[in-house]
Amino acid sequence: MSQYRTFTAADAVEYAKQFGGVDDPSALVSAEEIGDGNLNLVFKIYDNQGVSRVVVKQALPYVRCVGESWPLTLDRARLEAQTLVEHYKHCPQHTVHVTHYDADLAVMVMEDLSSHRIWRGELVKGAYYPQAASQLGEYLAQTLFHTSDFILHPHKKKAEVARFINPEMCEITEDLFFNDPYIDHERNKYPAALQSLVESLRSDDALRIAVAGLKHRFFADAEALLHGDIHSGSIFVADGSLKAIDAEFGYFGPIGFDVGTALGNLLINYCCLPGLLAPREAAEARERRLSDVHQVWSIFESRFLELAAAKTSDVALAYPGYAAAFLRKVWSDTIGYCGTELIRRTVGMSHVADFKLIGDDAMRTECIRSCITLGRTLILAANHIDDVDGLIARIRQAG
Ligand code: SR1
Ligand code: MG
Repeated sequence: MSQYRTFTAADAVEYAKQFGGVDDPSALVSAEEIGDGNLNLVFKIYDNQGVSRVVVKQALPYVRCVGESWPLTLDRARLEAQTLVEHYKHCPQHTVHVTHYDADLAVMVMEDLSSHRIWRGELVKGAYYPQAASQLGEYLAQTLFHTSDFILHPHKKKAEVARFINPEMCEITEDLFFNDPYIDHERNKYPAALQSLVESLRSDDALRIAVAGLKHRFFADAEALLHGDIHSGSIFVADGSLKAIDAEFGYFGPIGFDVGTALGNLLINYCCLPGLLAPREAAEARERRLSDVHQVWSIFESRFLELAAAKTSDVALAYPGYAAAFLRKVWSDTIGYCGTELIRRTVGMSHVADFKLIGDDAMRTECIRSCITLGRTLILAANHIDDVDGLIARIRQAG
């Protein structure tokens, strides 16, 4: 780790010249730091025509949005690069292409996705990408099936679990998802008007036990190599295209965590649309979001079952009906983790544009209230919602 230094824009250009894999490296002349996430430096590297050609991403030794008071492992760059490389093998059409990484500098080089936009930014504007939901379902099915016990030899699976041990990043999730929102913690931030609602989460025994179960399964259920943070800010979209990025939380965990995180962010958007768009546009966009939720799950489920029928290598797991039985566990996990994402994004520290962009204070508070209320409903009902139509009905009921 001794070689590590934080890159300047000039360092990033030099690095891209050496490792960017472009035909004409001397044409690379400038870099712009565009990182707007919570953790890393991200440089777009431009050529002498002003065209961005590759992206250089470097992990900082601390949480960027907090500062040096919150140190963070540089090994996350390796974990991110290796997770994306692994996912790319199984779903190249929906995973960003990482072409090079360096563990000592905590740097990776990846394809430039300037033709795409971050999905969350599009969702808050009400822009619709009709294929995005089914593409996300496809990404989830391909990456999670192909890294699971259904297909990996047991020795390989155990070696992969070891390669992707990611304790520090998992600890962030363990704290931010499953602890902070349910206790009085200094990292929490929510409108004062919601104090009694937030306090009611802390004293709700059934909710706390359900959240403990979700955390326990996050600790223990090494089902597949998760992306680990597949929210709408970790997804680029363009017409007919979707690419997952930012996999530094990758580890072997419960499949429902990835699917639930994805659905949770669509539902945060659903709850916040009345504060973002005019009433008629908001109502239409909300219907599209419910249809997105339906599609993500339906495509994920049908593709996973298809892959299991065609490719399961383990004799016991191949028994007819087992994959469907396993997906019932994934389904209830999905609903539960979806609920925790709605709550942690609103009560906890990691707020999102879907409500931060709402100008009117009272409206913003009501949208946040809807997220928290829906999140609680879903966590409590996770074992009692039979299918995705039942989920949509429950969401409509919640208002
Ligand atoms: C301290 S990191 C906070 C959040 O940002 C990341 O994008 C993850 O969602 C994490 O929970
Ligand atoms: Mg991220």
